[in-house]
Amino acid sequence: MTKKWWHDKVAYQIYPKSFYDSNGDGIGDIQGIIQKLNYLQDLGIDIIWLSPCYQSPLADEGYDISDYYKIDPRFGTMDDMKQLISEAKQRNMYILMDLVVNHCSDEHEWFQKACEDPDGKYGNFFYLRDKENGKLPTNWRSYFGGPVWEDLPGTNKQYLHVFHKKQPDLNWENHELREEVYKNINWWLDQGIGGFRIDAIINIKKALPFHDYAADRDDGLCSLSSMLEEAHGIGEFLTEMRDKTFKKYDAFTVGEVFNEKPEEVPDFIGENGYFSSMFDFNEAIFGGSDKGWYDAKQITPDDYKKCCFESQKKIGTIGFLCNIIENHDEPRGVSRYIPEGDCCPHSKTMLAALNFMLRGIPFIYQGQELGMENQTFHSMKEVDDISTINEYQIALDAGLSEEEALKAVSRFSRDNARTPMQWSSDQNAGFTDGTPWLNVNPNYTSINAAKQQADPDSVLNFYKKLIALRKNPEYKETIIYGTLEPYLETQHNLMAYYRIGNKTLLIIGNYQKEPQNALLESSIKKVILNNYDNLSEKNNTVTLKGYQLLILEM
Ligand code: TEU
Ligand code: CA
Repeated sequence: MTKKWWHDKVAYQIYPKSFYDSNGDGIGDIQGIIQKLNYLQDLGIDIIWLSPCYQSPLADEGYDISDYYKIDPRFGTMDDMKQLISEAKQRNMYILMDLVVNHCSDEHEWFQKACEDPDGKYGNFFYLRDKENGKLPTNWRSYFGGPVWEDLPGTNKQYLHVFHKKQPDLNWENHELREEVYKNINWWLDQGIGGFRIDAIINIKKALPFHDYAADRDDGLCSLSSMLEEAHGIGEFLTEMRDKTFKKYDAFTVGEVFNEKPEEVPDFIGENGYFSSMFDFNEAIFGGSDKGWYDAKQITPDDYKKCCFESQKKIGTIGFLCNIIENHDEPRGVSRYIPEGDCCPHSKTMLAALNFMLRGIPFIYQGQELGMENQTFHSMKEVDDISTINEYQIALDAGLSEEEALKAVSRFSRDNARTPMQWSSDQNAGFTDGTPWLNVNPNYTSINAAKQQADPDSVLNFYKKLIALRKNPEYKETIIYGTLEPYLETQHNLMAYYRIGNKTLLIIGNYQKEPQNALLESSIKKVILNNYDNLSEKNNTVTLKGYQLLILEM
């Protein structure tokens, strides 16, 4: 495998709106990020992925872009962005921008021009269809609810949007559109960024000609999955994009890919893949239901283990996955993957290490390094996220009471991860001097960065140790390039695996609050990391305390 500059890196995702507010308007901003670069450097971060901060009406919190060349004034200016890129560089850090090109905003100039002249150049930047009295062009359901079709203002046409109606899909079949996208990518790479996280990219190829699929809910609509399954040829777009942009810059790219088949893995992330890497969502999508969030199944420790190992087996040494515990679209990982009532520093650090030591590139989502937990929502008035609002309605339509529906969507709400970063026990968690745009989680007085910095046994300091270990010259090769072999795979509530390279490491976590024994196959050379002060071992058997985690050199 050809070594790449990004193989040994550790990445961190920033959700700008909720990271740090430098000017008291309640909204996080780029100057706020600059002020926290030393915090990230101290943690050991090399790559920073910024969720979108381009000009946007923020209907989907920035994933609806109205100008790809501008920074939204709420986040700052292009000069701020240039300053961020250069300050990051001084600290040997790279910035990844979020590439959102399946769709733009309905407030983008292209869309405005398409409305003015649907048969002209910009009409062909979108998927437009004539309105036929009362009948929709297709029965597809958008990810955020309702049909994917919406009237094109001022015309007798409709446009396609697989996400929100304020996010019209871009027509990738049109080479003029593709060239505009590549021009923008290259422009950003010329600003000195390290690469991109690539949003919702599997949606850019549609099955043509459009047609209906079997309805799967009472609304008469169908999920987009059948259409996407039928859409062949995304590789041509992705190859062209790679060759005309990323490749020339040796950029690091991470695709948000959900539905690749095992035989397609080399195309996506192999030696000359479309992307450098892609996220592993296997745990995140576990238990999902076609009916909606309210019907989703809770994940157990054994399921979690199974999901991780499944992905590892699927990828093998073909390439590198990006491993995550959470992101801005998911609830907090500790609230999701640790059995209810068991969230504590031991379980949180166990989960951290089990995920972090997998083969792949670790991505930490802001606040994850503190073990930030889900928010408690008392009413839908406290919710901002359009996806949660839609899923709440779906739950009500399915017959749940308001209380039940709120409880059901609270478990999965994207706002769980979007509450402001908990910096300190000062007012508003030290995030802002003003009124935060989204409520702070009231647990900030106990869970915050300042407190954890001072506590050697904190989740934060454990993350620092994990990151330092990945960079330790003695173990680096093994942690980055070593293979992964599950160990004691069928032992209930135990997750263990070897990482094998020039060293042999055993990562072992007792995924329950009760103690349990684990048999070792060989003797321990060295205890590299332990989330308890001591280790009980006799006759090649370790007795692990509740949620005890060990990284051992064997
Ligand atoms: O997410 C794509 C995606 O598949 C999500 O719609 C996911 O299923 C959903 O968030 C679950 O609620 C990306 C972004 O990460 C997300 O924030 C955007 O809303 C979406 O694309 C549209 O740009
Ligand atoms: Ca601000």
